Amino acid sequence: MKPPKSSDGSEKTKNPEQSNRRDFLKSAGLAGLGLSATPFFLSSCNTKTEADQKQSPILSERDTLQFPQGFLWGTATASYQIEGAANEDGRGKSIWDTFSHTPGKIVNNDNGDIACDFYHKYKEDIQLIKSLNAKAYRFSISWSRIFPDGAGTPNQKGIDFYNRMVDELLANGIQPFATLFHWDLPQTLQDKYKGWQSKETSKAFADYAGFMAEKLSDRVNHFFTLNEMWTFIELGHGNGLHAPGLKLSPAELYQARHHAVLAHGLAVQAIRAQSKTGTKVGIAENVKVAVPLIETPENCKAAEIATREINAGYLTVVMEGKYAEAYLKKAGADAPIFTEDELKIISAPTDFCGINIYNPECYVKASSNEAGYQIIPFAKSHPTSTSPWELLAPETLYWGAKHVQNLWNVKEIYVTENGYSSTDEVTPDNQINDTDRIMFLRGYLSQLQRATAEGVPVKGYFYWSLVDNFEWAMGFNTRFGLYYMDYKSLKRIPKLSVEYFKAMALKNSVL
Ligand code: GBH
Repeated sequence: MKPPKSSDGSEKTKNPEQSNRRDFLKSAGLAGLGLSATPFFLSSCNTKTEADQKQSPILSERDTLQFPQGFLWGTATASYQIEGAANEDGRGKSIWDTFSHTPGKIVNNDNGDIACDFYHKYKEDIQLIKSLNAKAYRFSISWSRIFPDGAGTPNQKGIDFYNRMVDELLANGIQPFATLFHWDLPQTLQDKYKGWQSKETSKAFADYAGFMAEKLSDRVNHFFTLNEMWTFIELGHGNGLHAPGLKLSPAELYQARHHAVLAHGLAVQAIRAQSKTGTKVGIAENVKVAVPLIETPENCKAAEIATREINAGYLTVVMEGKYAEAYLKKAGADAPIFTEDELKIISAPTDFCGINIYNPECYVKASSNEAGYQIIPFAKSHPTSTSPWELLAPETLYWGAKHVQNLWNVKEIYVTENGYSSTDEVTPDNQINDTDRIMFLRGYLSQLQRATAEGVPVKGYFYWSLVDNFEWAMGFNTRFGLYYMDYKSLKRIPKLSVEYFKAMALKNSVL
């Protein structure tokens, strides 16, 4: 609880947060912030002198939104979205190469052949990460660079690329967080086994995961198995909007989901078996978050119940080792075929939980109905980013972390993705004034800070994304980056939000 403050701020001298603020302002030649003159976040809203600012109740209020010591600031990307070099150094094809080269699947028929050319520009991009004051970077490994056919003979040149990149990160004081699967399934596995429709793919994933953990765990401490099971199964196999573009029957879809969670569990085991002692492993799932409409205790509980049920086929079974009754009941004859042994594997203990959170799944209220909650539909005018699916509600970040802790007693949580797509117009003098992204960051991070202040064990935050990139079915025109990408020249241009992120990461606080 914050102590009450009088309007002249007089009792604040007793407030320990006050000295915190004073120290901050003392360094407010602000060389310490790496921002030469008065930084924008102090100067832009008023023209007061430094002495005046010491009296500002607004500033001291902001200064209380501190994250815990050691909180990690980072950005996230994924292999197919940034690497390019699609046909270099022995890389095999993935289902996203096939899909993006199928006319009509991607806006503008864009593809990831070149993307941001990170494969060649990784050194430059690591300098961009560094200049954000970020101390962590979440990247994904292209499975078909390592095993061009998904399994069998590894491709040393692919391994070398990730070795070089990891070494470069470490040399720049940035912790690597490696995701083993961010949707670019080797095409061979799709052709041979129908990809996620078969358990063979789950097994092949575990073999590849163990192999990479063995190669990298001397330098990489954190591995994520799968990124967003929900997305690659539901969109890839349910409505066909993502690769491999299938629309399976309900029974086939339930089974594919099961193979995804099984792949996660098998990979956890393989990573444990083949990595250096102390290596940490977890998942990165876009947990669907139910947000209480009004934060009464009843509604909060209802939102928790709803969150557990909505994620039943994914995070819930991973965390609990059983399919929720309501889930199986709803599936009826279409329910997946599984064994008790598989459930044990699926729920193999992990070290942390990664949550990708952009938008709320729904608002809920408590109800006396059987489910215990009632879903409130979104207003037609509910604000979004330039991505129509990205309904905005900053408190989703708070509730996402809170539900995960309350439901499953998770000891370490990372926000593995959170980001905003903007129009990002470039002015004639090459400025990108993404004030909307700054608004987004301030709102969402304030809610994340609220969670950490309550003791929810959130250890870090990865903004999606470092740089604009291949936004899957939306192609290159949807921009989530902190850096703008000029796709013609491949030049990266810092947006205004770079300045904002940089200041927050340095101060470890919402500003
Ligand atoms: C993340 O997914 C991904 O992990 C990342 O690769 C991606 O770039 C980032 O978000 C931004 O989108 O087109 O209407 O069918 C976030 C969850 C699920 C959000 C799929 C977009 C597509 C909705 N995503 N969804 S639609």
